[in-house]
Amino acid sequence: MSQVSDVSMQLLLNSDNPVDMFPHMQSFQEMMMYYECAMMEVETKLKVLNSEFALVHKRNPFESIKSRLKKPNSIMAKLRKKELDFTIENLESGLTDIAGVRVICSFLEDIYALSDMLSAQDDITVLEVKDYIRTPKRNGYRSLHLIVEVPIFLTNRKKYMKVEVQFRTIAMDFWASLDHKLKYKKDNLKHPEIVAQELKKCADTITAMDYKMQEIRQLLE
Ligand code: 0O2
Repeated sequence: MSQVSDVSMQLLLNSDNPVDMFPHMQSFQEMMMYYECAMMEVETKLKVLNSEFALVHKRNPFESIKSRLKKPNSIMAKLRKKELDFTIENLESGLTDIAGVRVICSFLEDIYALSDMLSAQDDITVLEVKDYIRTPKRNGYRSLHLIVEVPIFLTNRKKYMKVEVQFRTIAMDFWASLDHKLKYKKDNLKHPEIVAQELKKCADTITAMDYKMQEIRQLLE
């Protein structure tokens, strides 16, 4: 097992060229490259769906798409939270969101249409669905999360990698980015519970707005 100590990891995070300093980091870099390939694969699949859908239905089901690889320090923090050692094996088996793709749609309906179309592809395996739209988190967070497994084709083999796909509306994305920013400031707030209550109210308003916008679109069709 290729275990990396916290000290090595700190040096890795602070070094310009980790592989030169720590040859055992090669496998970490390799793994991150595989996740990046899987993320590109899923992003391309969604872009293909967007293009074809636009041709047939004369509108784009999503407004924007963003991909990100989890940063080494966030990977470390998540492994620690799950009480897992920093090993390549634990990265693969214990974390599902190292590669993340976020799809921002205008309408709720498009979220489910896109996620169904992606899930139906025969090289995609859906490992988990967390529907925080139908069942929002207590703080008001809403999004549809899928953990999918996708094959990447390397020089001499095929490897299956996990990617987290988050679907949300523009309004949900606005709310989530504000909530994310406030999380970092929470410790310095005088009344964090008031901020949480206000955010929850905003989430409710946004939910009502998302349904209203959908109704309006249906009237226009
Ligand atoms: P980042 O910086 O976005 O990567 P699991 O991954 O299943 O072991 P977890 O993390 O509870 O456990 O899974 P969940 O609930 O599906 O959340 C995964 C991601 O959803 C988070 O990743 C956030 O991106 C987003 N998310 C979940 N809950 C909230 C929330 O209350 N507010 C906001 N703004 N985003 C949320 P990370 O790793 O936490 O962060």
